[in-house]
Amino acid sequence: MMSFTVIGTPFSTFTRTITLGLHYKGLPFNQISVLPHSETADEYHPFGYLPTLAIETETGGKEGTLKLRESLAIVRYFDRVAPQPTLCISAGDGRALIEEQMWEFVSMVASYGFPAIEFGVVKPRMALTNEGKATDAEIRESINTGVSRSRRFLTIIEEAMSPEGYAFGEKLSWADFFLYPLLADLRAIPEGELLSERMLAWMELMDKLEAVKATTPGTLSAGARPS
Ligand SMILES: N[C@@H](CCC(=O)N[C@@H](CS)C(=O)NCC(=O)O)C(=O)O
Repeated sequence: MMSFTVIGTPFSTFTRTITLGLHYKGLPFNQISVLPHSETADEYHPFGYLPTLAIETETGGKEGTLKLRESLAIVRYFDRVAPQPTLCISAGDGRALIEEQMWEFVSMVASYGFPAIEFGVVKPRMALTNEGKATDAEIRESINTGVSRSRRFLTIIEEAMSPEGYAFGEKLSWADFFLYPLLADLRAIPEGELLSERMLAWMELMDKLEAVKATTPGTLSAGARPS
């Protein structure tokens, strides 16, 4: 028997990728909603980041908690313990010639999309808005580097996507679950204007998923603030 606890606030986009996967695969879990670098985050993650998947195991009568960190490692674990419904693709899905292009997409979202969109645009836009001193024009001026980086990221990632359907066409995959939380944040602020018709259509398709609905509370798009 195994039970899962996700350490991380629903506000965290990487945490949402993990809870999207758990919901989609029908794996029950608990969630401890904490901020990065909080006492609990530090207790579970050596760098205090989110998320950690705490796996309660019962091996040979000896119970223990295994802490698995890093979203890419966590989703590989899900694929092994709950392979169906699959979130991997096959060669020929969307623009993919080989299966690993889905992991290439995922890694690009995590490595380039996350810093551009979250650190370059969403977080500074929210911080300046909450401070209430700067005008919209001043905010736009101060985030324009992040906006350019995000625009470039979006152009490149859209080129990797299938022209319709999910990121890899008819088959939903981890690519969609890594990209969606970032773009849901972006859509919730004025810089949502960066989103193309294709991206907006993809988001509407994603919005219909039960896993997306179940993981919306506590996010920026639901009007939440970090907690
Ligand atoms: N490499 C980590 C990145 C996770 C990550 O950046 N999480 C954010 C929250 S969405 C965080 O904890 N940030 C803390 C910080 O930037 O100091 C993963 O893939 O899980």
